[in-house]
Amino acid sequence: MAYAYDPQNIFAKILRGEIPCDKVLETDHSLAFRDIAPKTPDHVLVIPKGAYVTWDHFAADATDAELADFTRAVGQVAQMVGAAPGADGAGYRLISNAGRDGVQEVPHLHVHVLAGRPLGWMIR
Ligand code: IU
Repeated sequence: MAYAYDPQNIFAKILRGEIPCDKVLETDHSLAFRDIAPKTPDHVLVIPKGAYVTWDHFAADATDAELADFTRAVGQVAQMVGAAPGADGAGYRLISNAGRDGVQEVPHLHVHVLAGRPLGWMIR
């Protein structure tokens, strides 16, 4: 299956350095930065540096090194914002919107790390 990737999406521009971001973490294959419109006190987006649109695309085409790096980066961000329960933080939520029904706005794979207040449980 071929996945179409738009190289003009905003996260691609951030990765190319054409647009600034409030960087939290950079690794070999991943970048994390604060969301421009935070929904929680700590709202960080983690993205792979590779041109992937969604998790299914990533799972199909990414290398093991990219998969490992990205997974580790998500966990590291939770620790860095002080939210990791395993490190005495209060907790966090991961969200990754995909496609039309998932209300994905930016067509570059990203995981939202949401933390800093009680979140409740909702799907709306
Ligand atoms: P979504 O999962 O694709 O719906 O979320 C995209 C997020 O990207 C959303 O929370 C925006 O606030 C965020 N964002 C950003 O951080 N910087 C930008 O320049 C733009 C969107 I456009």
